[in-house]
Order: sequence, then C-alpha cells, then structure tokens
Amino acid sequence: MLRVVRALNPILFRSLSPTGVSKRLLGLTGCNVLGARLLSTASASSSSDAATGAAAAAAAATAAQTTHRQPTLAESGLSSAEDFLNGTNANVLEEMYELWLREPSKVHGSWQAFFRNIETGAPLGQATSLLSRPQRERISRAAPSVTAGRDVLEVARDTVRVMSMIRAFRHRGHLVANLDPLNLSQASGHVVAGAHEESALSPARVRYDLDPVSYGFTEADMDRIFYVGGDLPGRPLRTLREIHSMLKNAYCGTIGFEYRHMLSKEEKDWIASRVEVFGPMFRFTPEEKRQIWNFTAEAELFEKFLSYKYATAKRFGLEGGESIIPGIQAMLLRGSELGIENVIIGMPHRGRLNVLAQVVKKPLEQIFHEFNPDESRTRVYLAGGSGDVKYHLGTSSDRTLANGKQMHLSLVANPSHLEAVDPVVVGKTRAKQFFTYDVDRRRTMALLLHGDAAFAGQGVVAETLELSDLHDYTIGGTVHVIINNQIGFTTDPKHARSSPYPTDVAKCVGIPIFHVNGDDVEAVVHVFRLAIEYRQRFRKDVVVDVFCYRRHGHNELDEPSFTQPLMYKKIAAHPTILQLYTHRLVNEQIVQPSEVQQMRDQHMRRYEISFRNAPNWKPRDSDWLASHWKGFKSEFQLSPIRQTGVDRDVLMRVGRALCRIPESLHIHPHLKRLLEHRKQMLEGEIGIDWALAEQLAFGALMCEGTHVRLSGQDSERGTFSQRHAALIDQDTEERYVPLDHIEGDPPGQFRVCNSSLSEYAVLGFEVGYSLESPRALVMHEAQFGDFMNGAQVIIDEFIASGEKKWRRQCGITMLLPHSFGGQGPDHSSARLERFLQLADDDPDEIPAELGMDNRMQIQRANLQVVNATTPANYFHVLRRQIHRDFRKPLILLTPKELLRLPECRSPLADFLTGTRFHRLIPETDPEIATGEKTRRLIFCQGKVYYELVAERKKRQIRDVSIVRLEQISPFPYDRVAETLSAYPKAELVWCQEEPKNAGAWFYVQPRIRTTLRGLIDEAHGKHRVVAYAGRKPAAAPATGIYTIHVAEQKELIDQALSDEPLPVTV
Ligand SMILES: Cc1ncc(C[n+]2csc(CCOP(=O)(O)OP(=O)(O)O)c2C)c(N)n1
Ligand SMILES: [Mg+2]
Repeated sequence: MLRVVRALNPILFRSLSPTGVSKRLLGLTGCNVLGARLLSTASASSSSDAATGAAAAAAAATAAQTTHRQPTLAESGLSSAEDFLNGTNANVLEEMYELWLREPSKVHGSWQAFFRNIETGAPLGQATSLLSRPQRERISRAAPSVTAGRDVLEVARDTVRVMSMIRAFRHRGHLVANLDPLNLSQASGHVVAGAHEESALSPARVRYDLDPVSYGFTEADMDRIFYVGGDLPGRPLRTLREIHSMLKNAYCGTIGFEYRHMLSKEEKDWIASRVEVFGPMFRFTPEEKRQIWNFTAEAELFEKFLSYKYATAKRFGLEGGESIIPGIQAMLLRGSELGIENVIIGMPHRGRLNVLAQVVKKPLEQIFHEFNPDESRTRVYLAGGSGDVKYHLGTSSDRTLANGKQMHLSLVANPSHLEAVDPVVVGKTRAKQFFTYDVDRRRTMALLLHGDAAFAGQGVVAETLELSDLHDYTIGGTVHVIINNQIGFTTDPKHARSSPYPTDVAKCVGIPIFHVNGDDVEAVVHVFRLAIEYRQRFRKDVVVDVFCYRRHGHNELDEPSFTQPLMYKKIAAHPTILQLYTHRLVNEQIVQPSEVQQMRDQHMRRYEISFRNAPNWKPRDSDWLASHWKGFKSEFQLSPIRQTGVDRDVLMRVGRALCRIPESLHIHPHLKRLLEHRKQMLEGEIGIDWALAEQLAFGALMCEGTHVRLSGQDSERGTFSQRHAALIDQDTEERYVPLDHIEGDPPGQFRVCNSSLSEYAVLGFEVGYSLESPRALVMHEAQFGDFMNGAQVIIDEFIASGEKKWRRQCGITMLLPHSFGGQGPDHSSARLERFLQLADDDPDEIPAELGMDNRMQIQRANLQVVNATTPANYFHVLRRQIHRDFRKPLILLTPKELLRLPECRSPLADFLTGTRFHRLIPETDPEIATGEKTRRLIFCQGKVYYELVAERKKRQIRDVSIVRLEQISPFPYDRVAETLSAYPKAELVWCQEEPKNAGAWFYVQPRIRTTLRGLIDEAHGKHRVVAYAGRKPAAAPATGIYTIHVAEQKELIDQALSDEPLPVTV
C-alpha cells in the first residue's frame, strides 16, 4: 500500500498546480475517485470498515455532484481545523494535505490521523478505519444519510466499468490490433479464422467492447479522472481519455499481446508493465534504427540477389516476412546481454537460406555453391551419404555480435516433414545444457521458427510444447517464431485451422503470444526483445507471431493467383518492408536519400563477390564431426571392435548400489524381495536376469564416464514391473534411484525419466539429445513396441536416413518390447519388418571384409536391429553402443515373457572382462547332434527360441539344431555362413512368430540365399534353400483372441519341429 500512497502523494497533492488541479477536477473528479477507491476497498473489509469506507466514499461522491469550479480551502469556508468528515472537496483535501505536510498540528486531529495512516501505508479504505473510535463513530453516524444517495452507486459503477474496459483491452485488444500488413478482410478468413460478422470475434463486436460508450460513458465523461493506481502503471489518477488512449495504443497498435490466458499473475503483471506504457511503447535511437534498416536491407537484397542469379530455382524465399531477420538479430543481441551464449535453431523451408546467411552466417560461397553444386566436390562433401536439398541443410557457427559478445549458433538439419525438427532441437538443447553445466538454462536456448499452417496443423507442436515444463525435458524456454504469411501452400487459414490464430495451440501451456505486424519492423524488433527478456526471466516458452505475407507463390516457380487472386493483387501493389522503412527513416531524417542506393550497392557487391567465389568453395573438415565429436570415425575410417566385458570389481560395485537401500527408505515389500533376488544373482547363486543385466550395463558405463539417459512412458518402473530403476518410499513417495548411489561417485550421470505420453516428440527429443554428444547412451523406450509407429516420422527421417542425408551421427537406442504373447493386435509387435525394410545393407552382396580386424559393416550401415535373447547379450549390445569410435542408431527389440523366464538368465561369467556381444548364438545344447547328423537347422530370433527349445526337449528331438540371430541387421553374413557350413546336410528353416508378411522373414530369406550362394561348394550346401515356419500373412500383427493365439503358436512350433520336410518357395 505504501506504493499507492507514494504514487498518490506527488500526483494527487503535489504535481498538480492549483490551476491544473482545478481544471482537472472540474466536474469533481478527484474526490469522486478517492470516494470510489474508499468504497471499493471498504467493500472488501469488515462491515464496520465498510461503513466507514462507504461514508468517506459517499462524502467524496457528494462532492462529485458539483459541476462548477471547486472552492479552495480559504473559499470553502472550512478551516484547517475542520473535522475529517466535513472535508469533501479535492482542492480542500489537497491544501489540507500540503498544510499537514508542512505543519501537521495545523490540521484537525482526524485529518492528521487520516494522512498519517495513508503515509504509513494503510490502504485508503483502512485509512479511515484506523481512525480513533470516536472519529469512526461520528463517521458511522453520518453514513446512512450519505450511502443512501445514488451517487455512491454511480461512482462505484463507473469505476467498475473503467476496470471492465481495461480488462476488455487486455483480453481482446489484440483481436482488433493492426496486425495484417495487407489489411485483408478478416471475414474472408485470412487473418483471424472464424472472425466472421456474427461471431464474437468479429472486429465490429470487439471494437464495440473496447469503446467507452459500451460502458455507458459519454464524451462528457472522457475528462473525468479515475483512480487506476495498482491497476495501470504510471500516475494513479487518469482521465478516462488518457486511459482509453493508452490502452488503445498498447493493445491495438501494430502489436497484439495475447497473455491473459496465462495463470501466473506475476508473469501477467510483468507483461502488462511492459505493455501498458503511457507514451510510446518503444523508441529506438537513430543508430539502432540504422542498424534495423541495415538488417532489413540485407535480408531483402539477399532474396533479390538469389532471384536474379537463380531465377528458376526453388528457394522458398522470405519476401514479405523479411522483418524476422532484424527481429532475430535484435533478439540475439539482447539475449547475449542477458547471458545467452548458444542458440540452437530449428526451422522449415521458408526463409531458411536467409536465416542461414544473415543469422547463422553460413558462408555465402557455400550457399551459392549448393545452388549449383560441382558433382565431384559434392560427392567428397557427402562422404558416402545421399545429401539433401539446400533448404534442409543445417550448419553451425561462432559469431561475434555487435556488442563484442560471442555466440554459438547451430541450425539443425531437418526433413521436409514440417515441425518434426521441433523436439529434436529441444532435445539437443537439453543435452547441450547438460554437457555445459548450464544448470539454470540461461546460457543455451532453442529458437524454433514455424509456418502458420504447420504450427496449427501438426500435432507434434503440441507434443513438444507439453515437454516444455517437465523436469526431465525442460530447457528453460524456447522462443517460437511464426512466419505467419497467412497461407499454407494454396490453403487459406479458414480452411487450415479452427482456431482464431495459428498460435492458439500454444495456449495449452500458458505462455505469452505476441502477434506483430511484420511491416512495422521496429515493432517486430521490440517484440523479439521482449520475448527473449521474458524467456530469460521466467525460463518458459514464448511465441512471436509475425503477421506478414508471401510475395510469391509457395515457391518462386508457383503461380499463387490460381487460388488467391485477390490476395495476390494486393501483394503486387504492396511496397516491400525495406521500402516502407526506408521511407520512414528518410522522413525522420535518419537516412539521407543519397544513402539508399549506396547501401543497396554495398550489399549487392558483397553478394556478388561471394557468388564469384562460390565455384572455389571447398568443404571444411570441421563440417563433418564438430565439437564433442572430434576423434570419431567416419564410415571410411576403421573403428576397431572391442570387448565389452567388465571387471568383476566394477560389476560388484554397481551391484552393491543396486541391492542396498538406506534403512530410512520404506520400499514396497515385493521390492524388498526383488532386491534380495538380485543379491543372489550377483552372488552367483542364480543367473542374472534381464533387468539386472540392464542396470549393470548402465552402472558400468557410468563408472567409465558415460552419461546414461533412459526416457519413455513408465520407464522408471518398466512397463512389465521389471526395472524399478527408481524406488518409491511407501510413506513419503520420496524417489530413490539406486544407480545414483554407486560408491566412489562415478563420473557418468544416470537419468531415468518417465515421459509424457508421446512417442513422436519424446523420441525426437532423445534423437536430438543423442545428436549433441557421443558421450551419452541415450535410450528411448516404448511402452509397447507397437506404439512406435506414432513416431514414424522421426524413425524414417532422422534415425534411418539422418546420417546419410546430413552427415551427422546419432547413437539413439530404441528399446521396443516385442513378442507374441497373446495380448492382442496392439501389444505384440514392434513392427520389426519396418525397421528391417529401412536397413540399407545390400541383400545381394556380402561385404568383402568381415573379420574382427577389418569389419566395418555396421559403420557403413544406416542402423542396427538387434533382438538379444540373453541378458548378457543385452548387456553387451548396450555397452557396444558406446565402446566404438562411431555412433549408429540401435533398434533393440526387448522381451516381455523372457523377463521372468528362469531359462533366460546369464551366468556372471558372461559379463566379465574378455566377453562381448554375439551377433549369432549357435546351438548351445551339447546333446544335440552336430555336423552332418543334424537333420534340420532352424534359424530364429527372439522369444520363439525358448519355445522351440522347450518343445524340442519335450519331444526329445535330438537332430534339430536351433540357432539365434541376435543381430538381425546388418546381417551377419560371416556367422551365418559358418553355421550353414557346419550343418551341410541340414534342411534349413526360418521360424518366426510374426505373420509371414511381417517379422524378419522377408529380410533374412534373400540374405540367407546370398550367403548360400557365397559358400564355396556343393558340399557346404551352395544350392540349398530355406523354408518358412510361422504364421500366415495377416493384416493385423496378431489375433485378439487368446485361444486362437495359442493355437497359432502351437502350429508354428509344430511346423518348425515337424518330422516331414517343409515346403519351400523359392
Ligand atoms: C508434415 C508435412 N505435410 C505436408 C507438407 C507439404 N508442405 C510443404 S510446405 C506446406 C505449406 C506450409 O505452410 P506454412 O506452414 O504456413 O508455411 P509457409 O510455406 O507458408 O511458410 C506444405 C503443406 C510438409 N512439408 N510436411
Ligand atoms: Mg504460411
């Protein structure tokens, strides 16, 4: 309240000269306001307080009735010794106060008490309630007579109406802000979708809401003063005209602030304090204006230059939206002052070349070269990859900004799939924050640019936003920029979204949205600065929606008038942003007309020089594997195969942490048994199971300095209640992560996190995380493998093809529960076939080098698909991801039934130094016939192996060998060849539980055939063929009827173990 008094003192009593005051108070306003204020505060207090407050308000309101000049203290006939209740006039009040300040004893005791209370910070209403009892009693005696008057109610009503008007501007002012540079008809659906005439969003309706007339005010009220202290910044007493004009400027100018949906009062107040400014909201120095002008020119002329030089090329130019470039530049500069050192950028096609050139400072020579690539040089650059179109490529750079600060910028490569890069950028940002100890996330930020249609339409936008405030996924805020050109290809907003703005989806996480007219480049710069200030202060996402237009068609070769003839007529007649701004600065005499051409020539010359040098551009080595990736091998440099076994002491150290919990932690009794069980496994009494093997792998990697991150729905406990990587106290729900308590504080950190219920964004996030540094084992786990097709875009575009397109390695590991246990069509299959179909190893060609010393098969492949059938092999394949000098995506099918199968255990010895991953596990039963005595050789993968073995044992079959393909892709030709040679007379069978049109059959069949062809002679079975035992083709991955599942499973096992040879289709 001190604030109110402080504000009130100079303004109400000092700053207004008596004449000024009397002018203002003509119509009785000061006391009106004071009265209303007293009334409003009193209404919230106790009844006796209310009476006092109301009395004072009524007194003020009575004065408000006077329509002529108010008397001074001398004229009033009042003496300074006048009792409190009789002081009803603003001038008198003012003079009384002045007098009290000079000589307190000269005013009546009641006034002394009142002013004292005000000065000590009492709210206005309470200021009277703090009077002495007799004073209050006199007030209450007087109250009935004055409160009965209707003026009191009018005062209260008018004040409430002013507040309602303020509220209307805050909530809805943006709907009639001057946002659209083209001023398209809103009813046509170009600007605010759904804003047709009858709707509540129609501009006419909104404008009426914002008009004082709609609150019952007339022109005569416009100069009345209202008390708005605490509600609006600046002087607490304002005329209605001032209030209305300030609100109009603030909310209906070229910026539309949409933020009242936010829940945090602190954040809303912060924004309001920056928006509701009496006077110009932003003012730039002449130097700043010239800088903005220069950036605008750079952006516009760059597009012009490209259009001259490459008239027939698609570049998805920025024309119409160039002001985002000065906006981003200003944001970086302001960000650097606020601590930002790294910016990771993701963006679509629109304006990408411009951002690359002006913001990321990708060498112009390289950009121009990519328009006209020299084939042989490009092949070198691609280093065996397939490359991508120029507007998908990423890059990074270190810039020195105008203020001398350094900033690292990286633009992440992306596919055509709009918005798919969003979670990837966010994950990469999180990883960078982790590896640079950016604990409060103020040094590294993400900047995501979006198209208006894509932002509204693509679900991954919402999924990514939902990650923004989650403990294990937050990055302390992303700045989102929408290049809102009011069109998506050929589709108008009214057909592209149901929400008024493209940005409405961002409201789901309660973040501010700043809409801005892209033609007002200064407003754009202001808003970008505000956005970064908000991000740095509150560490949350923020959206800048730049309303602009697309000067050409979707690309420069497209004809936009086929579909938007009226819009494009307007665009053709519309001056460019640079023209508009130049005109403005010339008018303001900040730019001389003679400089305009000079500046243009200067930029064009610079572009021309780079253009001429473009043919000489050579790729830099540093482009390939930068920063954390130094020393990692490309597919042309051998990375030796290493053992992945671990010293017993290390395993025991990890094991102790896994089995020991503090006494103070009260865990569920079942978990106590689980820990006991794990102890027995480590002591060698029983074999090690899947879940323990996994955590031993994690712990051992941590001891070696690797950061281990596992994220997915329910990953802490594990879908099948097998993992329990975090233990929960039964009394307090405190979370205890055993791997955080390995003795000796290992250098690698462990993070296991339950994710939001998203596959697309969460997998994208983890891919981004794994792109940042090779020094982490980053795993994403699907709750069931079936659900991963929700992330198919990430799988196809980043995991399967990212390295080949963009020359960036990625070691993401996907854990996909997969097996046919009768749980129905959607809890059985991780769609193994999809991953195998994406694998790029050649089915018809056996790699030349497959020895331990020269094998580079995985290095050259695009991904690995593994289904380990033993805990030890699982342990080793996880460790192998890190124990190599390259990174490669690993698709790991993981078990369900095997998690608790006693046969699926591995002895401790299989984890120790000297052991490693086996791509193929041969027959292990010594009782089974070998060599020529083997009648049938079954190849299989996954859980069905255990079922085959159990049935073979039951039937006492000894002449059928069963071999497991653990690494399905790249296909282990050498190990399969060895096996085939070892059983020269055996009939070959591939057995799988997946339907025939799924699983691995289509993938292994040609490769087994190729392997057989490669065998040296007939004796080794050169012309043998492989038969199929398994389910028939099916539309759904599995049946929903358990009994049918059982019957099918029995049938395929029967086929595989049948006495008669199986039919072969070649
Ligand atoms: C997921 C996806 N679907 C469809 C497309 C095809 N496509 C390319 S650009 C485009 C229009 C995008 O409109 P907008 O997001 O407004 O960006 P603008 O081109 O207007 O800048 C479409 C539909 C795509 N690239 N990605
Ligand atoms: Mg668009």
